[in-house]
This record gives sequence, C-alpha cells and structure tokens, in this order.
Amino acid sequence: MYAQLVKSEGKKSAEEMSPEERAFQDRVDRGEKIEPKEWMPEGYRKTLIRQIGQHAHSEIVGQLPEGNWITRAPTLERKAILLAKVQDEAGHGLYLYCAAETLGISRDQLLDKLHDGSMKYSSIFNYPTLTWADIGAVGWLVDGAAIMNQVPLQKTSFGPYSRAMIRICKEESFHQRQGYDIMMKMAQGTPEQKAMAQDALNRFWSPALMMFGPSDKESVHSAQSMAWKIKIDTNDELRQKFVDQTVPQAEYLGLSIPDPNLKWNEEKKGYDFSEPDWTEFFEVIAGNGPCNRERLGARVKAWEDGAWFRDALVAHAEKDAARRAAARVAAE
Ligand code: FAQ
Repeated sequence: MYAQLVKSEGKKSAEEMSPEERAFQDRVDRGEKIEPKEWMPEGYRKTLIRQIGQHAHSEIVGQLPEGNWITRAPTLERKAILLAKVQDEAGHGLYLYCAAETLGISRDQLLDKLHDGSMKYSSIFNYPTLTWADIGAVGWLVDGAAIMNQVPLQKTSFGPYSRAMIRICKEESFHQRQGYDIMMKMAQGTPEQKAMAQDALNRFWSPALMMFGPSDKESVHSAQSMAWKIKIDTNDELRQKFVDQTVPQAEYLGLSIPDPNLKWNEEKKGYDFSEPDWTEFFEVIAGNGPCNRERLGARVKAWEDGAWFRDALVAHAEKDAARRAAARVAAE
C-alpha cells in the first residue's frame, strides 16, 4: 500500500460519531479554527501531523535541487535572488515544524521519520535540475503548483497551520514570479536558450501535475481530510485549476505544453489534458525516483554533520541554566 503512516478510515456519519466528535465537527462546519490545546479527534491530530510534517519536509528537501544552482547562477543578481528563495524555503519548513510541534510531536521525531523513510516529502523534489532553465521551471511550475494547493490551505481548520500558510503564500508568490521571469528571459533569448526553456518545461510538466497527489478515486485521505477542512479542494480540482492557469502562461512564453491531448473544453470551461504517468508517481513515492537516494542521503548527512553543533547548543543551555540557578541561590 502506498499510503503508509496514517490509515484514513473514511468519513464517519453523524450517527457513528461520539458526542465529542459531533460537537467538534459542528465547530469545523461553522468555520471555527481549532487551536492546539482544544479537544480534537485522534485521527484529526494524526492526519495533521502527517500532512504538516510532510509539507515541512518538502520545504526542506526542496532546497536541494535549487541550492544546487546557487554557485552557478548566471549573474550576481540571479544568485542573490535564488539565495533568498532557498532561505525562504528553510523558513517555511521551520514555521511548519513549529505548527506540527503544537500537536505533540517534536521536530526531532519528525526528522527521524523523514530520515528512516516512514514520512514522505513531495515527489517533485526527486527529479534533477539539469540546467539553469530548470530553476526557472521549478519557480514557475513547482511554486505555481504549491501556491495553487496552499492558497486554499490558508482557510484550513487548524489555526497554526492556517496562519503559517498566510505568510508562506505571500513568499511563494514571489518565488513563482522569479521563476517565470527566468523563463521569460530564456524564452526571449537565443534559439539555444529557448530550446533549454522548452526542454525544462517538457521534463517538469508531468511531475508538476503529480504534486497534487493521486487522482480523486485513488486518494485515500481526501474524504476525511475534506470533512475536517484539513484539505479544502480535491487533488483533481486543484490539478485542473493549475492546468487552466498555466497553459496561457506557456502560450505567452511561446512554449508548448508537452501534451498532445491538451485541448480547451468549452463545456467545462477548462482544458482537457492527459493524466500523468501514475506508475511513475507511485514508484517515486515508494523511493525509486531518479534522485530519492541522493536527496535523502543529503538530508541524513546534514543531520549527522550537525550533531556536534546541536550537542554544543544543549551543553551551553545547560551551563547557562546552572549559572542562573546558582546566581538565584546566591541572591537569596
Ligand atoms: N508526493 O490520499 P492522498 C513546495 C501521498 S511544497 C509525495 O491524496 P493527501 C514548496 C500522500 O502523502 C510541496 N507523496 O493524500 C516548494 C499519501 O501517503 P501517506 C508540498 C504524495 O495527504 C517549492 C498518499 O500519497 N506541499 O513545493 C504526493 O490527502 C519549491 C495518498 O494520497 C504540501 O505538502 C506527492 N506529490 O493529499 C519548496 C501541501 N501526493 O502520507 C521548495 C500540503 C500524495 O499516507 C521549492 N499537502 N502523496 O503515506 C497536501 O495538500 C496533501 O498532503 C497532498 C496529498 C495534496 C499532497
């Protein structure tokens, strides 16, 4: 089974719910925010830890494909912008780990689960960034897909997650614009640069569609997560919105979406498009994508290399606490 951490048992009917669960569901239905110390069903808590934790891991692992290009950015200005963007992703990871910690799990526990493979991060970061145009495609498509998913999450029912999303979305908009700006420069550049931009779009299009998760009929968590307003839209609804928003942007760039079945459908007022290769998606999330081992290896190494620093911080905090305690005793 590809979903491993929390088994969603399906949405309960009002009759199946306990009185506490019914009262909780009423609060969610009224649009009230749920705060960390308030009563919540265990499944709600676990689902949030799973989703927020995976989201945090995605931000942190997502620094790697872009970090790879900081030393090779074509100008000083591009380097400064990319550096700022990668730092923003670290910040997003930190807000999200803090939001997850309010649910009774520590950051160290979450990181252990990332490192031992029992928690996921977004499939998209298991693809390589081979050229500078890929950095444009990541900003345009990956941040574009991330915003499409995250704007509705500003209204999610859990207070700390919703508040983290408000700030994150502001920064993601800047990220998407910087990616599109790189694509614009490449698409309006020499024929070789335009070909690089097209090649980046060809490789990132389908993985970007996969970011929204499996099709609704395969999505095991959607029904319960939507009832609890942990998710606001279904995977397929968001994927459709993303395609409808992105196709005109590609046309403006003079690039073609690599999908022979892409066609405007007047009846649904949206594009018809090919499903991504779901076999590839399930392979990637099972750990067999092009860069899974490299990405996880880099995170584990960073964690192990940082052990001396974490130990030093703890030793300093303990010494400081002992000094303060001694000073208090001396003053009494
Ligand atoms: N990759 O039943 P569903 C970013 C898993 S942020 C890997 O549909 P759910 C910023 C899913 O976890 C990108 N695994 O699940 C940035 C579950 O497995 P589990 C991250 C995936 O949770 C930009 C199983 O499949 N954003 O990019 C994926 O209801 C540039 C069943 O699927 C978020 O995390 C996938 N694509 O819906 C950073 C947003 N899709 O956990 C740096 C918050 C599904 O049972 C550079 N998350 N799975 O083992 C969500 O909205 C949801 O969790 C979904 C999945 C929509 C991702």
